[in-house]
Amino acid sequence: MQGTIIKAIAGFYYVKTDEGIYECRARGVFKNEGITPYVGDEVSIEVTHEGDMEGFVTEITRRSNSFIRPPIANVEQFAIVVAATKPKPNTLTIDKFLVMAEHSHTDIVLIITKADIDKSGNAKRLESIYKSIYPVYIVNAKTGEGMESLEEVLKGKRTAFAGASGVGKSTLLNRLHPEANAQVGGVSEKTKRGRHTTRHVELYEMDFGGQIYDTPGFTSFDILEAEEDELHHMFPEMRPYIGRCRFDDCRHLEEPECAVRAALEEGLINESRYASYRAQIESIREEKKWQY
Ligand SMILES: Nc1nc2c(ncn2[C@@H]2O[C@H](COP(=O)(O)OP(=O)(O)OP(=O)(O)O)[C@@H](O)[C@H]2O)c(=O)[nH]1
Ligand SMILES: [Mg+2]
Ligand SMILES: [Zn+2]
Repeated sequence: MQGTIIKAIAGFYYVKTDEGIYECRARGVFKNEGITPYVGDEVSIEVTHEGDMEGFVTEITRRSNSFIRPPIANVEQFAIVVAATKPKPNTLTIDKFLVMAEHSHTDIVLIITKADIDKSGNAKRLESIYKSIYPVYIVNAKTGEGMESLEEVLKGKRTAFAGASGVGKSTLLNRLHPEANAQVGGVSEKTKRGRHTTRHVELYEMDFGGQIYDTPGFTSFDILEAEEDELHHMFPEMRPYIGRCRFDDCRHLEEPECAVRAALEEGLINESRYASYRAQIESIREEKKWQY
């Protein structure tokens, strides 16, 4: 029987099939090959006892993509969720996630939550950084403001919500799909951080068509697989300038006659985005240093 893994907890995989949801374990062969089934995987299962809704995952269909943190497969679109405040947005964190999504060629949208309690104008500031690069949605999940246009872009796609703990991913999911009834947590008054309420990934089917992965807030990142020489391609606004610098292998750092830095000077590339690019080049170099 064929199905989709919609939830994975402690070695059990919940596989949605035409006959219902089966609780499955993975065949030992996966472990031998170092393969872990992920939420979003299309799988074949072998039912152990008819009527018991239990079985084994026997085969994983070739993935279009997969990620380690969060552990998900076959993502068509990433919705990077960021709160205007509480927790305070961090552009480097946002840009790291965007690079990960670019690297795997998914569609990308940015969702800004908690505009209702944003007194410092963060929502507008974030919007002005990103709106020329990605579709940006400002929403208030409490009142439902901005949800209709968000639904449009989620329709018919498999979208993964990703973002720090406490930004409101599960709250958004519940708004879009009340039956999900996902647990929602507070934000610590003291640290202004989320409480890691969502503990495992789950894939939900939307009534308006499409699916959403709710994921736990991250504290660390998926391994950055981008190479130093390809990182600039992961910043869409830099692409027009690639190949127009004096040096073919220009990394746009200190090199003379750099088209990217010229664009930065002219305000065509945002400073915070460029700062993220530099920071990521440095961390790639740092990692390389330890590999030898
Ligand atoms: N004022 C306001 N509060 C919001 C909004 N969205 C979410 N919240 C609140 O933010 C808190 C955290 O929401 P969650 O949905 O649990 O956040 P999460 O991103 O799922 O967090 P993790 O599961 O820990 O990753 C809750 O107290 C929500 O009520 C919003 O648009 N406005
Ligand atoms: Mg959550
Ligand atoms: Zn350059």
